[in-house]
Amino acid sequence: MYKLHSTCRACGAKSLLPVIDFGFQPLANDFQAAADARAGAAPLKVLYCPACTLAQLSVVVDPAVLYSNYPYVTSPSQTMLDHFASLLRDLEEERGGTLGKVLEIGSNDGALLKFLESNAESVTGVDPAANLVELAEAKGIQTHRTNWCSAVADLLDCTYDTIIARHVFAHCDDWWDFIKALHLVSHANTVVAIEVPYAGDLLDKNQFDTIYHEHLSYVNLRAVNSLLLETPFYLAKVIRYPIHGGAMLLILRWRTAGAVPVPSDSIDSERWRNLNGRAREMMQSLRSMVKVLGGSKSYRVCGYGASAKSTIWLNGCGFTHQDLAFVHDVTPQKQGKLCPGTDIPIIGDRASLETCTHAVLFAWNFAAEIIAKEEPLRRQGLKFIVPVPELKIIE
Ligand code: DWN
Repeated sequence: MYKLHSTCRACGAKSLLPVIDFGFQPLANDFQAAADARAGAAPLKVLYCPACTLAQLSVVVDPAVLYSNYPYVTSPSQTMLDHFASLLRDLEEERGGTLGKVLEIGSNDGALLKFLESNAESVTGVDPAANLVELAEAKGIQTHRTNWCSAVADLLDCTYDTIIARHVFAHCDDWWDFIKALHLVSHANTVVAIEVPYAGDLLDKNQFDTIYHEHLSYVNLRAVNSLLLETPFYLAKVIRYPIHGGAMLLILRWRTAGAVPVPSDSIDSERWRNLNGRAREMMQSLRSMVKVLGGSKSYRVCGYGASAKSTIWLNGCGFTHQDLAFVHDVTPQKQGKLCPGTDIPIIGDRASLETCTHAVLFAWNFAAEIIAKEEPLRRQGLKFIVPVPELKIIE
């Protein structure tokens, strides 16, 4: 199900240092019905490259296992729509006008391309998940069902004016081929926009629960500059967004004479080693809080948001159905399934939420919207427990 990874995917260095080790963990999106087989577990260990500072997992899980049928759909939240609007504004500014022919790599259910299509000459998606391609096609978004690689780029046999890759680059193992494929479908004025979680935000805000097998790399600027050195692209601009706990949009353009890349940042290995310790402390704190609440008949605790992040918390804390009665989630593909590695059911009905006194917010990256949306439940007494960046109960 996985292979070992020991050579830096950004700079090729072979001496990678272990900095975080969460042991064997289930796959974060392995939501299965009780009767169905689980995908299994794999080592969850982060290695650090002292040469270019890229943090990256020690294994690569087979993409076919992870993505052939993918339960995560782009959030239909207002938070995400607001982010799409920011993306559109910034991309049109970068293009100096409309988006032209748009290609999205990792286009999921077509939500972003649907949002952009009225500002584009054409929109085309690429995604490996059969279930997501079906949803995208139902929206009228032409989508090629495949992983992104240079062979696919050859098949497309055209170039695009705007190429977008949101939260897929950090999921990709062969960065050299990813970039080679981009070059095959771009031209001298193409704007390539790669959105990734920023490793600096992950470290600053204790977002250890975003470390899971889909996220092969934890991207920073020095590693990107190092990768691009030997390619036809350079890092022309970086735009920061708050989405998913803190992301950066890497604007890549064809390298021209005098092109000066965005300066590198610097993230040292000690910050990763410190996060390893903080993660254990934070999981112990949440475990203690939930165990104390569960010890009283006055309290009933559930989870809110069966995110990939929730899998890290549930398994790291050793929670069972006895600790969290269920995890509430609006995603149809997840309802009726069990949280990976646990016996905790995922439900979508609202009535069950009303039976609880506390809800651990595993979708903390949407906290503002969710806490506002659930004001009526909060008035009835439901308290949200927000685990990141620091554990706190929202009174
Ligand atoms: O990179 C990835 C990021 C971008 O998205 C993927 N590898 C996997 C995925 O991570 P995630 O599952 O942690 O993403 P979310 O969007 O933080 O998950 C939120 C979960 O909460 C979803 O299952 C939907 C659910 N939700 C809900 O039940 N009610 C979300 C909102 C806003 C709500 O109101």
